[in-house]
Amino acid sequence: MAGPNEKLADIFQQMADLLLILGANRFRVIAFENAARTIGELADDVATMTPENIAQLPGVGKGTAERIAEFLDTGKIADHQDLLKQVPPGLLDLLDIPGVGPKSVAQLWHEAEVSDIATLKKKIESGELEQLKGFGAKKVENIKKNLAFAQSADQRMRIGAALPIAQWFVEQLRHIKGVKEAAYAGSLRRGRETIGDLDLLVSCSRKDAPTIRDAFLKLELVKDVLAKGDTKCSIRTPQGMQVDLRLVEPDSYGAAMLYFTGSKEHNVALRELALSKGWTLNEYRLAEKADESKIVAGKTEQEIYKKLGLSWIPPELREDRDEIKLAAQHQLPELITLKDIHAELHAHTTASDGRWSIRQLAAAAADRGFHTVAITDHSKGQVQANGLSAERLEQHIQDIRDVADQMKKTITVLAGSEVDILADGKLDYPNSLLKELDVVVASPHGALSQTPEKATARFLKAIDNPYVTLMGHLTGRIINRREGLSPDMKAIFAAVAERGIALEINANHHRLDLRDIHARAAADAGCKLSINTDAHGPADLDELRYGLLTARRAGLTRGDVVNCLDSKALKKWLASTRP
Ligand code: DGT
Ligand code: CA
Ligand code: CA
Ligand code: ZN
Repeated sequence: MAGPNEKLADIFQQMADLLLILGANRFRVIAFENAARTIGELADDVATMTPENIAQLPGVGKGTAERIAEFLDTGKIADHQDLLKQVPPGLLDLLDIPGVGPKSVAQLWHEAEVSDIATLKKKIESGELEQLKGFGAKKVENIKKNLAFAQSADQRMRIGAALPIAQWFVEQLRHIKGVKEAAYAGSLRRGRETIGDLDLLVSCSRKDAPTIRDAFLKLELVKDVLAKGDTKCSIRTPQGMQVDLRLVEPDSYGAAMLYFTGSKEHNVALRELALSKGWTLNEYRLAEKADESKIVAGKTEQEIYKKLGLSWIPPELREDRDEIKLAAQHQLPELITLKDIHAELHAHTTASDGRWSIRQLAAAAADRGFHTVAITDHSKGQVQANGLSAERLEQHIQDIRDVADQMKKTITVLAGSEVDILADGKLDYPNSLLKELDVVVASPHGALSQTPEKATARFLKAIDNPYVTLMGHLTGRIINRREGLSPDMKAIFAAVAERGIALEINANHHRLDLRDIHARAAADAGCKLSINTDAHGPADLDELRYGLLTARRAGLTRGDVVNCLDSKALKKWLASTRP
């Protein structure tokens, strides 16, 4: 699973492939291929674009624009579903094999009755495939070699794609008879920005394990079964995500949670600590080294940590940095939680590329219990995002002030802007205009392949501007897609701390920018941080949880994050950032 752009690009590419396999007209195929390419290479999220902007994209005709709208509305495209129904369910997997294109797939299907990878393997082994026209011994040998690759070439999944799937599985597992507890562990529980595979744990009696496993294997999101044992199994979901399930007895559940949450390095350090106390620690229990039947702890993580002389360590910190030392001194930071956040300082409305009106956005923020929201639409240089000219911004500020006035009993609505940091570090509006705003989020959008030296100079110049409140998504990276800038972070953090402004943790799961390690270094350097969703539409405020996980991995507390200030303190801080 991925963001809307990638999902759409995949769907359009799949439609092109399906049409080819089904022998459709070449022109129809090309239309879908063009659409896939355009959407796949798009820097902006289609979900945030207006229908007019979408229709203007190269390679996007009326039909495509309508299908994009349908997808954004319903999460599906009916024509795509119809095409899928016309081929065997596993047939498209063949396309993942390097060197096998839609034409070969059509031939394999029609002439050799190959319907998925498994039947293909059989036909290769029986020698049947070599009899097929155009499939000589050499081509078959190549396919055989590439088959292994096709099944392991999966990318790490972004946390925003993985977490909903994990929650779905946990919810389903909890409904299976005999399941006492169910949870996800692994890198996802630690809140990493990308997930290699999903690790699920179930607590149940030993005798129930096989039936629970079977019920799990029948779940809707189980596409392929990769391995199957009595107390564990591995599957793949239709999104290509591998899921490992382990079924453990209640007495071992804590030990298993600890072990499978990891990280591996954290586990190794804990095991050494256990050994130094004459114990042994594994995924089943903490026990006496001399006699492993003498169990010290195992039911809960808490009791294991306690026996080891440690405070319970939040999963986000379990990376073997300094957490074990701090836990031994009972001095772990009190990590920030979702409840601590009371303000959103970076969000877009229909004035630029958002889908909310000022009032809708303010109401949504108020519904979350926020006391403050800043409206920060794009600046004029962001033409494709409908950035505001100076004149439009003047009017927009007026509109925001009007809404702010009407809603002042509910929420404080601040006038802001997400001002582009141009390649040379100048901001996209003059100071005379920035001065009128309450919040200035300065972000890079273009020139994202600058050298580190240029990027550093660019940011230092922007930080010097007296009206900047916070530095938005500093590196401009898009996870799995764009590396972004790598400025000299030390220099940036020193300048930000000196100026008393904040650095953003952009909570959008495609960005998570600053990333965990940089956010940690920033806080260590004395910088304030600001966690914002950069909301463009109704679902986006929920992205906060990803930003929060990143902040927790950075070891941040309430005191590090300006969004945790109460209304009065936030006002005071905002005022303190300007002359
Ligand atoms: P991922 O899946 O690559 O995003 O990262 P993890 O951390 O989820 O790693 P995974 O799925 O390979 O294994 C889950 C946990 O199991 C891992 O965090 C720690 C534990 N584990 C796996 N292999 C080892 C190992 O060789 N030694 C120890 N001590 N723990 C391990
Ligand atoms: Ca994992
Ligand atoms: Ca795993
Ligand atoms: Zn933004």
